[in-house]
Amino acid sequence: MKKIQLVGLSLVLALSYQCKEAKKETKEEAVKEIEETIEVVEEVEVITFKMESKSGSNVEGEVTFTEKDGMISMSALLSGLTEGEHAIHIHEKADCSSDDGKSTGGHWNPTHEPHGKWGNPEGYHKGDIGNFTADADGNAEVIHSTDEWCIGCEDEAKNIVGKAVIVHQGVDDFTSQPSGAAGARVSCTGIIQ
Ligand SMILES: [Cu+2]
Repeated sequence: MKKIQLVGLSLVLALSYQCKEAKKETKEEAVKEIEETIEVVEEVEVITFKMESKSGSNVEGEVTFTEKDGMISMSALLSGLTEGEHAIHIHEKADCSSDDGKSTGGHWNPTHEPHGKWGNPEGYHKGDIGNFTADADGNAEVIHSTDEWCIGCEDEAKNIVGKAVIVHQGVDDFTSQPSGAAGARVSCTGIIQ
């Protein structure tokens, strides 16, 4: 599942520019400039997972995490939902083996804070992504960007690998402890590197 992508576009543009300039310079100078350009190309990590339906639902989809410059962007494309609001969280174990998704355990909460809305100064779980809205056809796109996660880093308060993404049938009320009373777990994937 793991893919390492290099951001190539800026390099290609830089190389084509360098090639034109090189006519005026010695070959050695041109090579040196290209090598310096290569050093600044950034590494982007992308991991993608299929979400499987749970609890007798038809909710499926694909979730992608992209890490770049210390920021993680999650993008989930979901189908088979009922129209309206649903909760999505990161739960603590990458184990979707049970039919009800409860094998993933509770919310991922490495900083031992109360459940709440993402960013709440009184506390929230690192897995408290929140609610999203499915359209009349049951489709939804969920985007979440943060520097509070990482893909496979040493900091266990940030590392999402080994956890699970869970979509709920219901809405997160952001107050009920410890899970927001969001109801059945209708779709699941492990985050496995
Ligand atoms: Cu949940």
